[in-house]
Amino acid sequence: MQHGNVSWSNSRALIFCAPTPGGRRLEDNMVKKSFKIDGMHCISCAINIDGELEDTEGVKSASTNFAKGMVEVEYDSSKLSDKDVIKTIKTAGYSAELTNN
Ligand SMILES: [Cu+2]
Repeated sequence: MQHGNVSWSNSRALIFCAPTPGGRRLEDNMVKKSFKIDGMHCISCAINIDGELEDTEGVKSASTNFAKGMVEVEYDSSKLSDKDVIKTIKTAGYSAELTNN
């Protein structure tokens, strides 16, 4: 018995996988910075800061580490600056400064 004569070699899909030039990603303006926080006294302080930051426009994610007294914030640098992040943390009732990393 004969099988259909579909030629698989001619119907192979061509898949182009090109790297984006210069390694640029779509989220060009996204930066991730760490800030040192003073004034936290318990885990809920860290949760407060996370919530305050994540409610801020331009902030993609915030992860406050109570034990280290640090927060790592990922944000859109075209929408806000590190000073805005610090201001937001201050609004929540804590003091913050940018760490050099
Ligand atoms: Cu607390």
